[in-house]
Amino acid sequence: MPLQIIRSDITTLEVDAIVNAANPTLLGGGGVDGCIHRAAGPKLLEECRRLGGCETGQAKITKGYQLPSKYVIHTVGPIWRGGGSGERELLTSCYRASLQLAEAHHCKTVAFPLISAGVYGYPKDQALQIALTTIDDFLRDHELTVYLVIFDRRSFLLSEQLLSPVAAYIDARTNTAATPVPRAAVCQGLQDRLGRLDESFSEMLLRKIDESGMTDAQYCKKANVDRTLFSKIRSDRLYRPSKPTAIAFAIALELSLEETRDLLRKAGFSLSHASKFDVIIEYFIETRNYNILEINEVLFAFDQSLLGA
Ligand code: AR6
Repeated sequence: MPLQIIRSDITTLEVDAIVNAANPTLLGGGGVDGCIHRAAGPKLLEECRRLGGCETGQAKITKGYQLPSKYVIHTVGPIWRGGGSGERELLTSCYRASLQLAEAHHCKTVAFPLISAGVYGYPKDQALQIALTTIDDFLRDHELTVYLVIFDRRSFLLSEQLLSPVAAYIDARTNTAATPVPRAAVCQGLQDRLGRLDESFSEMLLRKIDESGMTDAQYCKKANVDRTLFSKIRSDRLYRPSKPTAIAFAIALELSLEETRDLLRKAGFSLSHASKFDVIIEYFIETRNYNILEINEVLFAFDQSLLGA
């Protein structure tokens, strides 16, 4: 999956590069910076001393030494001063500069902490939004896998705007005895249906992608799935996805609830009101919000599997 939110200690990840939320001296500090220096050992500080510091919004790269990652990219996030001092632009620049540096060093996998969201005081929900949109933008024309690492879940606050309506929807769907029966499928013509009786999951998917006019590349980005996986689908008529992957495919096609159920059935899955994951997915489809990043943000907040492959 090109962009994934995970909960972990960044110093344990076996990726090509991890990003450090450093300060302008690059000589270590608290938070994730302290963790990275402790785990990498004293040679990291020796190399950092030779770098001559780093400006806010910029990034510099070193080796990873005793870390499982090959490189550490040090970036300096803005200190939160209320939002009127260019914080957003500087934070966006941190992610961009780090990703450009990672690419220049041929990294294929990169992990970020939530820059500025600790000691530097950036509101976590805004820091998360900036991280997600900037990384997503970059991934539109670059082949990388990026992990956004959330360390302290207790302090992870999801944007209220996104979370409250979903929470209300889940309550309504899972607690009431008389859950509404899904609307009957709009009849598309018997001939049409009979003609498609034997269509497999991958055939239906590929047909719908063709109908949508998207290229494979555009579609993969939108579904947050890897191109390699997609080639497998192109070559294997009987390909069976996992449920989160099948749903990611439906979301990227902006299918209605009924169309989503149809596609899922092809892979042997259904949507049930007894499952929080399913109700969250239904909510987003019914409200026609097909932004996979926002959906994953909410799934993450409710401790559910994320969409994608
Ligand atoms: N793995 C992943 N994320 C972590 C880890 C970890 N091991 N440890 C903390 N975080 P912060 P900043 C999260 O304060 O706000 C330092 O002193 C943490 O929960 O590390 O950019 C520097 O030297 C938070 O969400 O960085 C600077 O002076 C996020 O990492 C200053 O802090 C960033 O929190 C930089 O402050």
